[in-house]
Amino acid sequence: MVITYFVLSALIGLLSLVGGYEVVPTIEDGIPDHLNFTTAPFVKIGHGYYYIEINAPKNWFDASESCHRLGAKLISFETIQEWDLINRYLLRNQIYDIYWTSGADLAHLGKHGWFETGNPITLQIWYPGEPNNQNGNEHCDELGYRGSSDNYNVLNDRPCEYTRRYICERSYPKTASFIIW
Ligand SMILES: [Ca+2]
Ligand SMILES: [Ca+2]
Repeated sequence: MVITYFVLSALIGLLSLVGGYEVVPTIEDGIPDHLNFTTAPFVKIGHGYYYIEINAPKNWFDASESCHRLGAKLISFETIQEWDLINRYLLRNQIYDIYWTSGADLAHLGKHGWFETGNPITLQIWYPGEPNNQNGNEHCDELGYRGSSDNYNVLNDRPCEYTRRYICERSYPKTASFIIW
């Protein structure tokens, strides 16, 4: 990203030097609709961009690596709104499965956090009685093993070696543009 800014700044500088143009750079959040820019395989849900792997189940580590190869990370629910939006999307599209999230207590046993953000899981989106670290072997957090009363998918800790489908999320895109006058 820093390199992108550097190249852009260098280009703008060059244009203003060579042509005597007035150059007005802008950086906006998101992607303007008129650009018709495809974000596939990521889908926009709320303000975020997500990839929902519905075919190939993988263990938690492999799922994490797979997200990174897409330039993304296993999903972390920072807000209850994000969790709500993902659930609505899964329900609306009738996607019923179990997905790895970035939740884990691998760094600090007994303390579940979002591995990809480093923040603790503070949302009350666990199935009742979870995380229970059954057989002392459950350290990665899946979404959707059991639903709440309204069919929303909730969290449960599982052995990280279990294979699950997974959801990746990408950081919110920005659009850099400049007007040459
Ligand atoms: Ca998130
Ligand atoms: Ca459990």
